[in-house]
Amino acid sequence: MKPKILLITGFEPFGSEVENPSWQAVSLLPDSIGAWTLFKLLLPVTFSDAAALAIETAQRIHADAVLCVGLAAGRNAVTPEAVGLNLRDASIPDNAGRQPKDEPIDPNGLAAYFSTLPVRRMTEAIARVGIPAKISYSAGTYVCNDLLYTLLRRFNGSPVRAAFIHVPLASCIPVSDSARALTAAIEAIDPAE
Ligand code: PCA
Repeated sequence: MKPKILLITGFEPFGSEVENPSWQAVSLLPDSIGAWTLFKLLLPVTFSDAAALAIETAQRIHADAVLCVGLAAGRNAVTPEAVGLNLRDASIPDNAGRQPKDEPIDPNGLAAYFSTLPVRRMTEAIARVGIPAKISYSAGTYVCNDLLYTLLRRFNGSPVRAAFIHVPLASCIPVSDSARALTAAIEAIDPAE
């Protein structure tokens, strides 16, 4: 079978963090996993811009799937996100200084879109390699959710599938384990689906 292309993204540091384990974990991944050829992309923590860069890149490289990774500082498990919500409500400014409150991402968009990669199977695969994992039903209302919602809206009805995984702080789950979790999640995505 022809190799399938997976765009995998991580974020730069934001807020009070000096590192972002999402990009550190993505950086540790090999260039291919199973049938997937990986294309890694570092995203800025800015509303709209992160999503625009991910979409542009996915189109340019003809990605078959897009898996975005971000940090969820308060969580103690790796959490594949089931849904993107049409809402921006930032408790801290993004890296461009913008802090939207109670705004829709897209005034003409649906309230929410479900992730189109198999989050249940991905979560089970992560747990099977011994790393705490749980499906999450809210990616928050900050830049990660902005990215997930915008991707799902853009690729709705197209063959390009997308999902998002939040990883905890490195002090909770070491970056090497987050990378193992991502590997297990990617292996669980059937390229033929
Ligand atoms: N986490 C933030 C944005 C960037 C990141 O890594 C979030 O959960 O929205």
